Amino acid sequence: AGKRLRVLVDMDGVLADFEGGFLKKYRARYPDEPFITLDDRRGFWVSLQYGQLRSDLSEKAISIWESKGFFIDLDPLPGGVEAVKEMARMDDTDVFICTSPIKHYKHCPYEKYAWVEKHLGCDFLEQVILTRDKTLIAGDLLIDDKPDIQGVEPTPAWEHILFTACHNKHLSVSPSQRRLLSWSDDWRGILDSKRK
Ligand code: UMP
Repeated sequence: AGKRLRVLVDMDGVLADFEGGFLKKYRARYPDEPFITLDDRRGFWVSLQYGQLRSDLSEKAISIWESKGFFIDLDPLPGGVEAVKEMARMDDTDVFICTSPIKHYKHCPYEKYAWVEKHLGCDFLEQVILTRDKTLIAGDLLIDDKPDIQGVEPTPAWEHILFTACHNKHLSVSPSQRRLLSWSDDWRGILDSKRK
């Protein structure tokens, strides 16, 4: 009997469609402004790429995810909710949702909990970790679409599995970095590879 496996799963871009939700609301609110298609997205920071398009567009982008209703309205990404529910039912497996709230805290932290309750059920609220520094959280795996996950802990306990997203799909990552292309990809195999 081995020890339990602890899996940390990111929310935005992994379980919830942040990029799709952003673009839809940005275009509705700013119909006459230029936008970046999901195909042309590069880099984790939406606000940075919009700021490069035109300097005033950075704050317009930020206004979208700072608005009430943005995070709760995000659609689930295909297969994510089902995968996390299946993980939670697996023997010797603990799954946590590990997500960074924005610093404009009026709506985001509340809506992240509400999203988990809505899509995963109120029992799953027990599994939510809100942190701006994921390096502090100990786990075997962190499934996250952000290519560079840094914080005060130089040697995090987890192996970072890069979840493919529109902004990172063209990135060539180091050969040691494992990817999950989508929730149709072999996430069960990745979990099994970490079991002792
Ligand atoms: N976020 C920004 N600026 C951006 C893109 C995303 O502040 O340009 C926010 C949205 C999420 C958080 O709340 O960053 C991402 O958190 P993680 O996916 O790293 O948990």
